[in-house]
Amino acid sequence: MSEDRNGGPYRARRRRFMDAIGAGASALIPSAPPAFRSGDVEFIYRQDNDFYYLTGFEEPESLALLSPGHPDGEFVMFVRPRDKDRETWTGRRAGVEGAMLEYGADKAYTFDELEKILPRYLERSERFHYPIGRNEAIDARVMKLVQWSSAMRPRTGAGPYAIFDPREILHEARVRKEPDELELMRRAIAISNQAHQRAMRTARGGMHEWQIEAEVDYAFRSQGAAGPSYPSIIASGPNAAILHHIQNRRQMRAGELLLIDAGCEYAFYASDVTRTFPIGARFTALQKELYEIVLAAQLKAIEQVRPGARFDDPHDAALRVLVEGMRTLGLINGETDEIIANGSYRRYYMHRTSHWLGMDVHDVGLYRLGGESRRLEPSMVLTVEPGIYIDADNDEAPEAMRGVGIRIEDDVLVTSEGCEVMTAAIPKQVAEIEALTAA
Ligand SMILES: [Mn+2]
Repeated sequence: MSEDRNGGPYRARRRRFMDAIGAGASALIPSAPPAFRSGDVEFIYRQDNDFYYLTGFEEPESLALLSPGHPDGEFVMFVRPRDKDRETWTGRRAGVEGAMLEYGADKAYTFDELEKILPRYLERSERFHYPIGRNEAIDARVMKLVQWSSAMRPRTGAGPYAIFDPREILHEARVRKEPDELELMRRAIAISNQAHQRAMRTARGGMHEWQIEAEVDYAFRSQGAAGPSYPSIIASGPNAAILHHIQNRRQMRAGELLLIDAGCEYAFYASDVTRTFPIGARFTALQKELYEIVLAAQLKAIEQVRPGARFDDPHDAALRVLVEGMRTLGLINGETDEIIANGSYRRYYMHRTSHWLGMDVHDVGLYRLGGESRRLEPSMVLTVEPGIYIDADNDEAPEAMRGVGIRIEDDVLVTSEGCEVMTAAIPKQVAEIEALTAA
């Protein structure tokens, strides 16, 4: 474990980051602040992704200082000190020695030594990189020190004259996945596959949505995932037309559709998968007609994913198939181009088709460059997730279709030849699904 952090991906990432900020610059990356659920009960601590990406360090109240070429050390960590009494209550701390021996810091100090040490680095830095707003308690301390150093600049001719946001560089790095990152994402996806198949096999009329959520959670946790990487959407019948339905309290009926948008987080990497299936039954003719339209749209979108394609290409392709389907179903009248141009399809398809996926579910990285949709490159991972949603109260839709929501979502890796559907093993063809739901 310790060798991984010393020699593993983190050291190489720090090197690339330091090369990007250049000599005469330093960067300070804070850990995530703790979050409170209610009263004095904290949420389970979840490290900040940028901080973890560079350090592999999971403890709160820590900072990473990167200063290329600095004679006192290029990689400095500020961490919680060892404290036998506190560790009895809250667990082992790496401490200053651990930060150096296990995490590869050239120098390490305790968290409260920031005021003493940071000025030595600021006075040698013309440019200071710091993500303002990520951790407000640390912001206040850091800004005071930066103001000080900047105030000295007229006399000393040294010290920072500008603060930059390191996320520009870090997030551009994170949008391209390294082989070890892809390996963790594949593991997350394999676990999510088990969860979705378990849900398809288990869901029956009379059960409540929360029972299926529990089955999904069980599949995640029992295979070593941290848990869901976002609140699981277990949306039966008309709830499937509510995009972020996470209450999961409704009693399900046999034969209704169940939309499950759930993916686990494994070792800091997310998966994001949606499947829609009939509860304990085969698809009805109408459900199947709607489902096949969404599936055709999704397959058409996935066909567009290749190096050089625009990020928007899968969306545009999916939208065209969906709108043609909406016309066939009698949901919308008019010409396809006109419907796309005037946006009237949004009544039934109101979200975009893709987002980046990685350490964050809606992962970091720009979608547009120079005012244009960004071009895809090998090692980028995006979701492809078209859907059709017909609100139960929509009295313009044919009655039999009201209260139906269908979405199909896969995680897709851009490869040098085209793409790889990382979630391909999770059933989505009608016959594959029915083999699990109607068995
Ligand atoms: Mn998604």
